Order: sequence, then structure tokens, then C-alpha cells
Amino acid sequence: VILHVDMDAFYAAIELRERPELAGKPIIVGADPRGRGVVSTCSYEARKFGVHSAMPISEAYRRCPQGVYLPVRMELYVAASHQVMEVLRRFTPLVEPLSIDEAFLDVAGCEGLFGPPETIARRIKKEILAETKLSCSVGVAPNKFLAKLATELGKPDGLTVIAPDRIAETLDPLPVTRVFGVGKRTAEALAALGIHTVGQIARAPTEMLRAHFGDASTQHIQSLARGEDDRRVEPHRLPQQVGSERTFDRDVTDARLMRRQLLELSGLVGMELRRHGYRARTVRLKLRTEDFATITRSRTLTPPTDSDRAIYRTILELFAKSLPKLPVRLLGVTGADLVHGPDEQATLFGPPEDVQKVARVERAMDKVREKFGRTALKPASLVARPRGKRSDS
Ligand code: TTP
Ligand code: MG
Repeated sequence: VILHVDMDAFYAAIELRERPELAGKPIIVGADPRGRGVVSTCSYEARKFGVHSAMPISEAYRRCPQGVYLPVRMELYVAASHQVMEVLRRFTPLVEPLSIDEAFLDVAGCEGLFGPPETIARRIKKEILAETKLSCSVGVAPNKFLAKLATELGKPDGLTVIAPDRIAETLDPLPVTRVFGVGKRTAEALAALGIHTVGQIARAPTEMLRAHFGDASTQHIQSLARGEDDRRVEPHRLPQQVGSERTFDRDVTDARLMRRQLLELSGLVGMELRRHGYRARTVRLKLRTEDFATITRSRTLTPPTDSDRAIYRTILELFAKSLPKLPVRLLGVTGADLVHGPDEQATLFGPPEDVQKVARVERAMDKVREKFGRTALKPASLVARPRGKRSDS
């Protein structure tokens, strides 16, 4: 039996906890509402106005001018996240964090100690509330997909059980987008085939789906639509990626300015990788132009790296290949396909002298940054900044 736990309006709920006088008001956490960043999240009151995560903050402001707009205070959220995960690990070591506010638990075999899954779910909600003053929603189901779905169906402050004998009746009427992996485009393609609900996917002739979506996708969405999912809870799974992105205050046409931003973002990604002892096998550049067209380009690195320089070098190559024709609104750098632990190749053969030296310098810079803040030290080309502020997004 799998439990899925997801905090309700996480950043907004934490801000409300810190400022109880805001109770009942629509709270929007994210970038400066006068700027061009995005909404990180918002309270359920704000959602009534159509505001949601990742929406341009200016759009949120149009929809909800009476909202309370607050900046992101990551340290607070990370601390609460640790508290939540700690509560969960009291019930089983099989806890797989999925994001800052969400985790799967495998509670098979915990019944003797803590009672049936629903009781465990209730206790988790109670203990999280007691220790963090935050509410969460919990889903209980035979597998990951259904447990996460159960959580979503019960939000906020829900406790939803999908029993094995009620899977079909729960799934069948839902819209196809509830199936993990079915986005807007797939949904449109399904609609063109007359398929609108999860139940219709489950019963559609497999051959017909294959002809449109290929073997792998068909297998994937049809199994999920039937409520089948055999993914295990993996307590030590690495995050999928580490990334950082910025929206410029004003669309930028100067390639030098863009490269400088990419240098800074590469540094942030490198620092985050080193902090956790990860290295990235893939480096990805994201670039959004003024018309909101977004391109991503990635490259695989051998060996995987946690070095600012190696990341930046790769990003520059990708950037050179995708020089935008229109002014640029947003740039992002991501390290993906993460691996953990020491660089095997390096320990076997020993890296070249200069690589070792760069690694030593970068680690020393991390220490200074930890002590004095992220902006304490920067590569020389970041120090002079002739014009233009940047906004966090
Ligand atoms: P979610 O769990 O997706 O959202 P939520 O907890 O705010 O609201 P709920 O689960 O009740 O629907 O994400 C957790 C946090 O991650 C969220 O509080 C803020 C952050 N986040 C972003 O910064 N940007 C995003 O686009 C999303 C989806 C989340
Ligand atoms: Mg949440």
C-alpha cells in the first residue's frame, strides 16, 4: 500500500503561518508583481481568481489586484520541508521525496506498528499539523499513480482512499489529463479520436492507440488508465535535475549580457550539484524569446560534471548554436541525469592537473559563499555589471 503526501499551497501556507493577520486574504508568493517573473504558488483564496503556479505575475496581478504579493523565502520552506520529511520517516524508512513538499511512502508491513493505512494517513496529517502548523493532503492507494491521484482529488486538507475494488469507478469518469504523461497535445490527439475520459483510454483498442502514439506511450498511458503502475517507492532516488533560471526585467538583445547571465546560472547549478555531491550527465539550456516561444537544447557530458566551468562551457556551445533572432526574456541552465558519489574515472586514472585545480578553487568559493551569501564571490566577468537589474523567477 502506497501513501502520497502533498502539502497544501505550501509556500503560501508558510507565509500565512508567519503572518496570521493575513488569514482569509488571497496570498500570492512569487516575483515582484510589478516585474516580469512568475507566480510560485498562491493560497486557495487566490486560486478562485484564476491565479496559479507558473503564471506570469503580471497576469496574476490583473486577475487579483487585491491579493497580497509576497517574495519567496526559500530558507523557511526548506526548513518546513525537512520537518515534514522527518515526520514521514517515523512511520517507515521507505519515504521517497518527490519535491520540496511531496513524498511517497510504502507502508506495507507497517500495520502491526501503526495500524491500517488510513490510520497512518490520519496520524501523519495530525503530526505534521502539530509540528509545522501546516495542512497537507494524503492519498492512500495500491500504487504510486493512484495514491498521487487520490491526494489531488482530496485537496486541500484531504484524506482520500482508493480501495482496490473501487479503482475503475474512480478513474473512469476523470478527464484524460489526469493520466500522468498526458499533456495538452496528447489530450487533443485523444479528443480527435473521440477519447475524453480515462475510462475511454482504458477500453480503447490498443492497436488504434499504438498507431497514433507509438508502442511505449500507448503502453504507458493505457496501463495507468487501467490503474496499473508497478513503480516502487525508492527512498534514495536522486532528484531528476538541478536548475536555475532568470527572467530579465527587460527583453535582452545583447548576447554579451546573455552570456554573463548564463555564467551566473551555470555557477548556481554547479554550486547546488556540489552541495549534494551530485554530478550531471546532461546539461540543458533554456531560452525564451519575447513571443514566449521556448527552446531547450541539451548535451550529454562524459564524464558527468559538477564544475561551473564545464557546465558554462557546454552551455556556451549550446547557446552559440541557438542564437535567438528575437529579444530574449528568460534564460535557464539545468543539470540533469544526475549521478551520485565520486567521479569514478577521476579516481581510477586521476584527473589532469588543471581539472583538479579548478575543482579546488570552486570548492573554496562555495565555502566563502556559504558563509557570506551567494553573491560574495563571482567569476571576474560577473563583477562589472554595466546596466540592467535582474529579477528572480
Ligand atoms: P505544489 O505542491 O505543486 O503546489 P502547492 O503546495 O503550492 O499547492 P497544492 O499542492 O495545494 O496544490 O508545489 C509545492 C511548492 O513548490 C509550491 O508551494 C511552490 C513551489 N512551486 C513553484 O515554485 N513553482 C511551480 O511552478 C510549482 C508548481 C510549485
Ligand atoms: Mg503541494
